[in-house]
Amino acid sequence: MKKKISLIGAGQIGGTLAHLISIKELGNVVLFDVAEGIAKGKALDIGQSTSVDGFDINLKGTNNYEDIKDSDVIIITAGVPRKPGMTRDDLLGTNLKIIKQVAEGVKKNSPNSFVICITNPLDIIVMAFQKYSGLPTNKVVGMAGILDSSRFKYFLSEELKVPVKNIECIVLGGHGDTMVPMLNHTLVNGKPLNQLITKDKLDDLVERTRKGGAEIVKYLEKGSAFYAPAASGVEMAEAYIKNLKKTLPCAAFLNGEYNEENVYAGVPVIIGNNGVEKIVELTLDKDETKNLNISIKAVKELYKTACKIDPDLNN
Ligand code: TXD
Repeated sequence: MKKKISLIGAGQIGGTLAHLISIKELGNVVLFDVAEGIAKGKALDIGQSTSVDGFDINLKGTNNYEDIKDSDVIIITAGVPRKPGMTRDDLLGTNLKIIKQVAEGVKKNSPNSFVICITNPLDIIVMAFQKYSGLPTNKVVGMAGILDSSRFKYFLSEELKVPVKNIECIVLGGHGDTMVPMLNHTLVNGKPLNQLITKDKLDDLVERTRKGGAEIVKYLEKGSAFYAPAASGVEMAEAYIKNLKKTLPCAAFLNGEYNEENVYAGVPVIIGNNGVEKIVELTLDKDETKNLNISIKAVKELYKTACKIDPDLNN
């Protein structure tokens, strides 16, 4: 029985998700968008590449939430992306309203799905979705850490002329300017970073990772990154569908882990067919702990703003 993956939002990331999922044959795809034409057009276009790429899955474009019924996985990109000069936090007001609508649609039609939120400001949107929908916290997760870790690996790879596959690193905390590349947990060809790169250069690469999204927004002018975000979302969906029990940096609900509770933030989690099956607590040094707390504090502050925008979130 093929799995069913519904994509709420058929824009730049949604369309790329649909294409990647099709080529990997992870499951049949429902592309949902309020702009019905975008959903239907992209579903048809990818469907017409079936014979060329040889995948055997069905795609449907729709603006009817009934079509997402009983999805195994739902990936949410519905919302507006940044324009040059905007921060991720600037999207809060608009995207909070959108995620409330999406949560209603998912709660009514597909409450047992594993839900991956991508819409920004990510940590707030994923928490708001979980609150609005009431889905269990282990089945609601945010995509950001995989993308941020991949960006940091890419910059290290360019600087050190080392293939990315020889680099282990993880970026935790909020998906914003306070995100925390865990430098003591970064290895290049099995060696710690401090033997390979000066502190100044490392600081530059950390800053470039934090601003990785804005750098692409500046180039694109209209819209933001979508290939790497989509690839990151697919890795999470695949871990769930294939029960891979992979450890991945994702925005997950903290209930005491890392001395934090009642907040979503980027931490290493194990994803299998029960969703977020475990939160992995790394041993952090004083600086890492401090920086992670600062980042999570920033998430909590922005969530307070969200609660002022919509008091329903206070329940
Ligand atoms: O790491 C991360 N999490 C981020 C997330 C990485 C990159 C981009 N990030 C955010 O994803 C970005 O800031 C946006 O908030 C979302 C989606 O980005 P995308 O580039 O895909 O935006 P598009 O191309 O504008 O697509 C959004 C689609 C568009 O087709 C709208 O018609 C649709 O969302 N939309 C809706 N769909 C369903 N329901 C409602 N209410 C709705 N409103 C808009």
